[in-house]
Amino acid sequence: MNTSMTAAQKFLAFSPEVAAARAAGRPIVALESTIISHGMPYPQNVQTAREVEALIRAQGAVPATIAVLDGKIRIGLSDAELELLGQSPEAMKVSRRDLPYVLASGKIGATTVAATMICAELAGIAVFVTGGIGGVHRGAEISFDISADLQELAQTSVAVVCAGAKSILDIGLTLEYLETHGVPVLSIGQDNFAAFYTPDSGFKADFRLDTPAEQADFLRCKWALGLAGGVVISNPVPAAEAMPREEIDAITAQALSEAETQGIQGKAVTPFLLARIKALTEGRSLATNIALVKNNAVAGARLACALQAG
Ligand code: PSU
Ligand code: MN
Repeated sequence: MNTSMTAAQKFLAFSPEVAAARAAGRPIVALESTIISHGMPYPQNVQTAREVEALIRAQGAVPATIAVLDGKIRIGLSDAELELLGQSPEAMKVSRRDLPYVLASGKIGATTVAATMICAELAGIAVFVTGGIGGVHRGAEISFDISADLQELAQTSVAVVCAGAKSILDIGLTLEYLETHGVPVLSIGQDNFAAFYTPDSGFKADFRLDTPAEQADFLRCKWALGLAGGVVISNPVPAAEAMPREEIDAITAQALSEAETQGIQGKAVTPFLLARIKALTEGRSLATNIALVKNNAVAGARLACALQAG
């Protein structure tokens, strides 16, 4: 551990459950909080967060939902704290650049994939479960809108279990960006990278590794070689809960054109698109979103157990 990591430890505060898991050397799975504050509406957001934690416990791992509260990076939240995040409109969406501000000011911060990876690495947690990662937005050659999640994957050594990336993004360019930065994209159960609401993005993932033991071997090998950085683990939404591709494509196109007409920019883009897609599908996209996060929780917990066992 380098000096700056040691200095950073004073900002960490572990919940009793996570502290006990660390002491006992049990497998731990990190969870993000932007998905709670900005990714889903209340009360489904809090309900889902609780159910996801329960699924991880049922697999024999310990969930650690990460957020910033009262000037501390909280690793593991109480039920009341999950509720607070889910209900506070003032909760900031916190990515890498926002972390110092939200910590120093004592405000409420919900961490994105990028910020959750940073906090998980500081806390010694190697496996992180989310819904979808940010990526290269369509039209990025004009807007320069590329999620900080990708740059984080390039440098922070955490495995991110997700259902791929949404088609609000340019999935082909997102995969090119990851390749340039040496970020491996693994896939579970199929050859292709997943597209969040639908199992198949039409683009191949780098390596198909179906079992948690194979995924754990891959991670151990990468990090033992000194190849710092993250790994994307794409876990497709189960077919029974997926949305029809034509429907989601049409709705995505509409949401994107509304964002352009309304001049939505910066960190507001992704939450705007998520909320519009939900409204335009009359909530069916939310059901798919919840199902895929739960599916990822099980995969991530199994991986954390395999990694700990090895
Ligand atoms: N994609 C989703 N659901 C989400 C997000 C992305 O399908 O909730 C959230 C995650 O927290 C992700 C962040 O890290 O949005 C990316 O935001 P941006 O595109 O502004 O980097
Ligand atoms: Mn962006």
